[in-house]
Amino acid sequence: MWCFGVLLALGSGVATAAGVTDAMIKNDTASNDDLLTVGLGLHGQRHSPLTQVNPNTIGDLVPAWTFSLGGEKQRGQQAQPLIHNGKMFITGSYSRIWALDVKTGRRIWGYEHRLPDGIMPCCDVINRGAGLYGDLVIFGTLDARLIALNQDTGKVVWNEKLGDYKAGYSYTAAPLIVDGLVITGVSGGEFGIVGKVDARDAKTGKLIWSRPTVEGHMGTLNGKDNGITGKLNASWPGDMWKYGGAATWLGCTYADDTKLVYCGTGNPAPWNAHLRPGDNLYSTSTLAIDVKTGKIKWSYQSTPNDHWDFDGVNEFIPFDLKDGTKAGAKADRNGFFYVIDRTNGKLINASPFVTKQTWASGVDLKTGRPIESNNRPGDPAKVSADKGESVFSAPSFLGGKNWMPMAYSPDTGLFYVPSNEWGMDIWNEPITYKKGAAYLGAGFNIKPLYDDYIGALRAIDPNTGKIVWEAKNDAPLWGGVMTTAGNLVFTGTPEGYFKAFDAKTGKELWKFQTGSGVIGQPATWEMDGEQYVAVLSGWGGAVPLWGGDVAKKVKDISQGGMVWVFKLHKSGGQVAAQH
Ligand SMILES: [Ca+2]
Ligand SMILES: [Ca+2]
Repeated sequence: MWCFGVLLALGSGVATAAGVTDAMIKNDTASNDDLLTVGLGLHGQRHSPLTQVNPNTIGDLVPAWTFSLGGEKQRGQQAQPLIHNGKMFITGSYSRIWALDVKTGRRIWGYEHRLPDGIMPCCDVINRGAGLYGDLVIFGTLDARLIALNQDTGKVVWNEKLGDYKAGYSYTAAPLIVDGLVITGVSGGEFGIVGKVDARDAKTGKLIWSRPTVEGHMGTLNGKDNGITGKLNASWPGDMWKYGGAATWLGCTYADDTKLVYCGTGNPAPWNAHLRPGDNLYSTSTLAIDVKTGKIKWSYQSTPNDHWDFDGVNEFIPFDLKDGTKAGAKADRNGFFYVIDRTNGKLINASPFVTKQTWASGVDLKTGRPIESNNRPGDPAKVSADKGESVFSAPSFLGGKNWMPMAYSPDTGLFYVPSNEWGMDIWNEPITYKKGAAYLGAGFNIKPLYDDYIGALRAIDPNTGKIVWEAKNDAPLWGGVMTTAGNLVFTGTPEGYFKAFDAKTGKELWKFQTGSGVIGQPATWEMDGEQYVAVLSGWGGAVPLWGGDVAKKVKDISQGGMVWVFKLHKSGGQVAAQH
């Protein structure tokens, strides 16, 4: 009996320990019966090989089940569902997470993180998804913690601090899990935090390496010094680097052929750039970090001495150009679509993906630097005033593209970029750093550029930088994009529609009204021989909070919090979708 008991315990232990492996995560794009990564692969291409739902069949795409995130916390649903072992994992606003039966939508467990008073999320109470490893599901919280729960029970297994929420740190991005390491950034660039990328042991939460993203700060590896980031005061004056921002708030992507983690960094702090002459490395950059050593292999800065809160956090998506070059692409908030050699950081091309850029006329491909126009707000110190000269700038600080991830189709060779056309009045004010207070030194008002649209889903050929097609939208786009081998592109709109377009032509093929604005990230998988498509619906995010004149345009949109799951209606469409 004793032996039998031990064997049983060992047996179940082994089965549980297997769970989600590194090999499964690296194979996520090709395996159709699970979704282990936010981004449909560590590269974040958001492309599925599934073809059952396609332009010929999509007219029969109808709801299979729905789930309400419930309670009074109905705003800002930006996550992508994950699927493994019969469960769907969903994160929601206010640092909540659920496991659902993926076949029926039945709730298996839910966890609501207890948030302290005084958290400081800059841009709504959202969350962008979880990561899976072994028998754990891992997600970040608004009080800057990283929490691992048992996938079956929802019990907390470990709980680690990413930063001091009282100093403005928070976290909303999905963790990236590579080779047993859970890799995260931090949010808080509007509060003068110091950005960093951390790698922890995914099983225990123990910190392995940390790489600050502002020059002058020391990195660590296994608790020991791991070299300074950059060179002290090379691109920052005085002590300004101590509260330098460069928040890594959108997380990272990864390419297995370079073993590099690609992380975007946000604005240098404060926004008033007159106070910090210099390039302010490594703000508004793409950083390529060696996943094993935590050292920066290369960096590319898109907006040196950023004066417009263009950040630079946008996802860097590894892909191969037609000529075989190992590249990566990034649609930057500053309005340029960059194609960069992912092995060494060399700029290959940069082209506008929005109609108006007041701050730069182009990018010098030799130096990699923008060709700046004279469009910086005036210095209040020069005129001894509380407010410097205001300028009109496009894009606005909410960006030619913001957080909402684009998708890449290896079938069409096109990137699908959710872009927005807007500008802003921006001016500078005096500011000094104070822990836990906004650290901007700027005022602003965002305005649409055109009467008939702000959003535009654009298909871009990365070989030429040309826009191949576009689909305009009245309200600003704020949802993620997904593309499939079925020649489809999925995305949502603030007006509540979940939509599908022909990937080659941009023709709108299908839409479904979800009841609230769609700012989530679409997902698709196969179950019992059928293709499923899912998205979260629930309006919120930065636009209603920061959008100035644009916020007025979207003020009547209903909030919500629903998971919508679709599949093809078997008998040919008795429940008709809206065309
Ligand atoms: Ca998969
Ligand atoms: Ca920012």
